[in-house]
Amino acid sequence: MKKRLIIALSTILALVLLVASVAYADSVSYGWPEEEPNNTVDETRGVWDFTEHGEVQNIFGVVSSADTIDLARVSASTIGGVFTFELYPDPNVDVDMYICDEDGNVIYQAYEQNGVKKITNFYAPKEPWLDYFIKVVYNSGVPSIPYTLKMRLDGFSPSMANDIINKQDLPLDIQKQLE
Ligand SMILES: [Ca+2]
Ligand SMILES: [Ca+2]
Repeated sequence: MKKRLIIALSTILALVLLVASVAYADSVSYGWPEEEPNNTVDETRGVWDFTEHGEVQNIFGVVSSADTIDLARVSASTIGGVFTFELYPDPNVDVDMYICDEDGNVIYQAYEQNGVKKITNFYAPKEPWLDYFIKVVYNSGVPSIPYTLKMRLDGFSPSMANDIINKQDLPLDIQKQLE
C-alpha cells in the first residue's frame, strides 16, 4: 500500500515537472523537487540562486501532518533585483507562506489571491552571501498532489520603488527620493 502511494506521487511529480517545463518553455525557467530535510535553516542545504533577471525557478514539494515545514534557501546576491514568490498549493491543503531572514525569523507573510499565496515586489540587494528563506507551513488537509513554489527575479528600476514592500532595504539615495 505504501509503495503504491509512493509510485503514484512520483508519477504525479513527473507530470507536474513536464507541464511546468512546457508552460514556461519560452522563458528561462527551471523546476526541481524539494530536498528534504528542509525543516530548519541549518539543515537546508541547497541554494536556489538567481543569476539573471527574468529567471524563473520552480520547486515542487509536499507538506503534510508528517512534514509541516519546508524551507527553501534563495539567493540573488551576485545580481540583486525584485522577487515574486507564488505558491500554488494542493487545493485540499491549507498552507501559509513566509519570507524569513538568514536566522529563520519571519520578515513577510504572503497574501492570498484566488487560492495562490503571493509575495510580490520584494527587493533583494546585491550583497555577497545574502540569502533568504521561503517558508511553507502546513496547517491542515491531506495532500494528493505536490505544491508548486514559483520564484521569479526581475531587475529593479527606481520607478518601481513605491511598490517595493521592504523600502528600508532600498539604496539610501532612492529612499530619500521617496520622502
Ligand atoms: Ca516537504
Ligand atoms: Ca520539510
